[in-house]
Amino acid sequence: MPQRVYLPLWMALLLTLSLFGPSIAAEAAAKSAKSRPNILFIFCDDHAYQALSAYGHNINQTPNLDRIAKEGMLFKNCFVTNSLCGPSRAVVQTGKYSHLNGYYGNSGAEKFDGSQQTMPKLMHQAGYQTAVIGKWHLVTDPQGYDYWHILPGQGRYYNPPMIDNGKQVVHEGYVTDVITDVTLDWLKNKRDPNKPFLVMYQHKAPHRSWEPALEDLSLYDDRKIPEPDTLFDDYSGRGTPAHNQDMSIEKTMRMKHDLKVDFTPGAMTPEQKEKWNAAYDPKNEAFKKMNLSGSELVSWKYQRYMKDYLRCVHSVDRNVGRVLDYLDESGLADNTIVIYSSDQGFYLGEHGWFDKRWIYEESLRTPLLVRWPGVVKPGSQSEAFVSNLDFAETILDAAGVKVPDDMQGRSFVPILKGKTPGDWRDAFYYHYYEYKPGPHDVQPHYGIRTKNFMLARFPMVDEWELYDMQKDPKQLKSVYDDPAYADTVKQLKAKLRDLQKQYGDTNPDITYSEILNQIRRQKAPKIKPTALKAVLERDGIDKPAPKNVDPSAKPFSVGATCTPTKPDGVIIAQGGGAQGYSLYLKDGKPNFVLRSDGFLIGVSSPKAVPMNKPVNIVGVLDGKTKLHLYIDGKSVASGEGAAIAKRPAEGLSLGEDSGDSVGEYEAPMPFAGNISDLRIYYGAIDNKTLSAWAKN
Ligand SMILES: [Ca+2]
Ligand SMILES: [Ca+2]
Repeated sequence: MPQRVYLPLWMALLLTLSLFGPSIAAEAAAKSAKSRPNILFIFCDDHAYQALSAYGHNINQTPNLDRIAKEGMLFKNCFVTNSLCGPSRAVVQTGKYSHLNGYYGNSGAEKFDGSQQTMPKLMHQAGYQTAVIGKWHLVTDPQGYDYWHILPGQGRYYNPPMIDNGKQVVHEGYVTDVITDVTLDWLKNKRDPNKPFLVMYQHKAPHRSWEPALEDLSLYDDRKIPEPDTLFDDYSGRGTPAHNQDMSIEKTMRMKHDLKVDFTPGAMTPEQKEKWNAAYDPKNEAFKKMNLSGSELVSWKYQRYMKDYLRCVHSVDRNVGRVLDYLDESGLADNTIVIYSSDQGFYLGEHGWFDKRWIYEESLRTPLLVRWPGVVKPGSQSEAFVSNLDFAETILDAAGVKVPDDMQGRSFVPILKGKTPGDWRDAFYYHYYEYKPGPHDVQPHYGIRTKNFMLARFPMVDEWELYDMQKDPKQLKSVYDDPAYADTVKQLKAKLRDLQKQYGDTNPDITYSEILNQIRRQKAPKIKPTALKAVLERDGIDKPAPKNVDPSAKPFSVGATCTPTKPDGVIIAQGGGAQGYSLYLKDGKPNFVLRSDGFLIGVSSPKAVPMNKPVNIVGVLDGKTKLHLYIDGKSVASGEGAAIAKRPAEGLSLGEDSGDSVGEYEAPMPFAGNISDLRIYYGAIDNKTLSAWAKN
């Protein structure tokens, strides 16, 4: 049966009119384009509202961005759902929280699933010409755009390579200028004047490591940027995560790349390099002569960081001015909504930090300015809790496109029209996931922000924090344990649970590694046999496995060269009856078995190995979840396997299987004899590695 197709009214009208001849059709199209507004979505990366003068912080001047505020609306409480680059962009594309759009963090394991419903696709389907230019950072190619011209990954500040509708190109110049040039070229030469447009004009700046444009290298040289009064915060009123973070100006910032001491960006031309060095060399010489340390060094770092950051913002402001000027000159301004925002907020030295990630105020809040001639009252402001979760819905609504029910935000078009709905949200839900123990990180957490409070939970340390936003807007002292706030805590926890239920975030305490394992299980594992060549000492004692010794959800190889004196014994085992693996001898025959969610699967050698002689025994779980057993480099058995579902709760034991047994034998079944050259690789090792190991 043929499907019926319903046309939107304007499209039906257009088709009807086209019967009357081309001139009327063109006129109708132009009228239709006129009635449906164009949308220029300007998105920066890590632009803090503190560095946008319309927000009144006065550390710099951004006259062009301020124009959008003066002629439009400034939002004082625009929050992001997950304060990180890729995740925020995925939210803008989908109008959904990370746990639904699938993009939790920037680990590289997440790849944005462009096949899902997205706002630009819906705009395109509704007849908009769609384009995305500049920073994308969602790994997979953009979908739903008539035109895309993006930076690969983070992109480069100087002479950036870009991908122009799938084709590699390299531009000469400074990235903020380049992205603007491409955008202006699209507006002038590639745009279809008969269609309304959505163009996402997205800057890399002012993202780390803050490399300014050549013309701005000496800007602010004669100024001292005021220090925030929390620059030397000791976190005494906070929980463990604020103490454990790795994002401080003092410890995390790198002298070379971040602070430009003896550093020149790699991809510069000789002329660019010369100008760069001419600007930084004398400043660096002066710095070295001062021989600073302690708080003086932190203060110097803060000045260098801020000046470079603000220089990058300055270039954004200048370039946005070029685009606004073009809208004016071309007559497009009247029917174009201009939205300015950033993928999240950023720390400009508050609490001693740079970067983002936290639910705390500076990273939770992001700037949002919206100009819509004839609709938004010039110079207006809103304190409503809006979010990047609402951007997709708002853009669709402004364009007259139906907002799908499964999007989780809400159009703030009514707020733009000056009428905040009575049932607008009064509590905002936040969830940050990314955590790779190591440099530059904070712990995962989630929480709720209301007008008066912010409550957050950090599952890794099982801690809660509560801040009284009226008495303590800088969030310096958690009052979670203060009995005076016991009722507040109770109410906020109930509200938090309600929001989690409403948004379908049903397993909020999940760890980032569990999320990544889930993602990896959904895809064919592609881990290369590398790195973790853990040669461990045999001690026969069950040891808690080090953090990085985790065989779950990945291919791995494990083995040793051993000289058995008895036919039964475990060479190495990790885990027990629920999750884990064991490499062992039974009746002299080598076995390699796995447990995944209690399910046992394994392979065994048909032949026994000789006693009292060195033999190399290796078990491999490969990328296709096949098991292999090798003796002296030769395959003796293979069969179906399974990825270990979760990190085994039980530890790693060598020369026995302590505690609960992985295989069907009586634990601990100690190994008798000698074990040497024990190795674990994450990844399936190749034949060359196998034979080299056997010969070793
Ligand atoms: Ca960012
Ligand atoms: Ca065990």
